[in-house]
Amino acid sequence: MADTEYTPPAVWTWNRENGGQFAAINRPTAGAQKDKELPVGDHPFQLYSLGTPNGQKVTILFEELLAAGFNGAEYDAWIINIREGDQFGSGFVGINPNSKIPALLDRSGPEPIRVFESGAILLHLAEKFGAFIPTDPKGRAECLSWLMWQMGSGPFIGGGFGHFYAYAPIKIEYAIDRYAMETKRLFDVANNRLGEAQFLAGDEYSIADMATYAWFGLLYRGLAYNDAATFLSLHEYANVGRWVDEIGARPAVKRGQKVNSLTGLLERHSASDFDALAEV
Ligand SMILES: N[C@@H](CCC(=O)N[C@@H](CS)C(=O)NCC(=O)O)C(=O)O
Repeated sequence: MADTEYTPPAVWTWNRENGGQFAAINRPTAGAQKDKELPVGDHPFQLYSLGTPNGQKVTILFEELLAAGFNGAEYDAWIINIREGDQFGSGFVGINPNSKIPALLDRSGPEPIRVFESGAILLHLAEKFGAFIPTDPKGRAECLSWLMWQMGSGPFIGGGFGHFYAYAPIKIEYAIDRYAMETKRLFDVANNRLGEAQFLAGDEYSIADMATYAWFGLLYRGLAYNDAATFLSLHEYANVGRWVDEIGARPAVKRGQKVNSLTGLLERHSASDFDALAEV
């Protein structure tokens, strides 16, 4: 097997030509790689993102806040093309030193506040508007627990399973087995929870559901990683299926999933931008 033939050297060195996806732009160092300022629109919130699951978490929350009547949540969503290396521009790195979407500039107060990491952005906005996070200590703790669970475990699904199953230039059975098992285990965790409660935090729909739905909805419906739903037998998780249907039917969720997307809105600056789309 090809994967057992590799003997790591005493000291790792960077092989620019490893052939994997993003090999052309990723490197083992941080910081800006080029000068590029970010555009700024009129709204209090400036979001720099892309319609991947991590990006959709935030646009779903913005659309939910607006649908709930929080007019102060108006936002401009600018597209960051990560395949073109936009995440390494100086303006973007100034907001997110980790060079990954999503990144937010909150200009609603006296001085702009930068927020990076999708979980931190969800929490920042939920606390600011007092919405989609339970206020009672028990519900809040449950919501934060599931939010952090998603943030901590998401990379095993995307960077682990998705990468080795769909993107890696060679198929490594050990890696695919390891991350398929972990992804199924995570679905089982959610399935058990959703068998005892309507939503992850309990009775209330919250930012924990938005964060988790962005990933689980895509996988469950067979829309990620060459129909991973079949490979992972995701139909076994019926409670997840019930919850995916319920959340996916929400108009704000549908709108949020269309932002910063090649098949939806490349950018979003106004609610009326959605009017041009077929179905939202
Ligand atoms: N933990 C981060 C992960 C964000 C992330 O992985 N973003 C990906 C797209 S989904 C990205 O920007 N990748 C570009 C790169 O790695 O260069 C979050 O949740 O905000």
